[in-house]
Amino acid sequence: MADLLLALDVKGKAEAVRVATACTGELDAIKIGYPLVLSTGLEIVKDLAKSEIPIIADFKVADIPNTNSLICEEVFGAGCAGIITHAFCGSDSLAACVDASHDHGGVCFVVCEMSHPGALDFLSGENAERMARMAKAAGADGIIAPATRPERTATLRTIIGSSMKIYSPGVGAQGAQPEDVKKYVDGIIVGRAIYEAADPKAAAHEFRVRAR
Ligand code: NUP
Repeated sequence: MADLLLALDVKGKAEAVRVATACTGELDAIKIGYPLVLSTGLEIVKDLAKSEIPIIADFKVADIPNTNSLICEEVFGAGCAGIITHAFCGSDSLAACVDASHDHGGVCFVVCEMSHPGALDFLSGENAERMARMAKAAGADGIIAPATRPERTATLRTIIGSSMKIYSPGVGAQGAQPEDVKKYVDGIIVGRAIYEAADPKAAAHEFRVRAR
């Protein structure tokens, strides 16, 4: 049984609030990222807080430790409950992100293997497995692993064990189905297949039921 996270990659406050409001009661969390936040500012977190579900900032943080900590301060200061970071900058950068998240009462998820075809160039295979081990050693709360390659997500699950969560993008527009990964993960991430749907609430409802 997996939760449903909406990837709210729309532009502007009006559209973001329209989709989030339409999906009330059908979501377990909302994931925001650069497309929305660059068009609205971080104030959008306060506007979305009315939905009373956790807001997770997918900023794929990838910098030196001090900069990572400063990014976390802003994200959690704005009211987010979680952040998504990269791990490829190394264990010190990752530790800074995890520690800053926990200092602010938030959670930190680590991108290990990405869902798109180009992930096979770097963000997959042995690199992904090393990053999963690094995420576990750093005390991260979970990892991001692809619904588009369920067998890889299953492998990453064996590395991190059951005490960490996996959130999995790639369902819907990228071609994966909830049934492909729901037994390996704690949540599926769905963007376009919900926010571009004629009836976002109905689409979210269907994904949520299928993820159960
Ligand atoms: O590996 C990843 N793949 C991915 O699609 C890691 C991610 N964080 N994402 C994000 O998930 C992506 O940036 C987008 O916000 C969402 C998937 O959206 P969609 O393909 O369902 O529209």
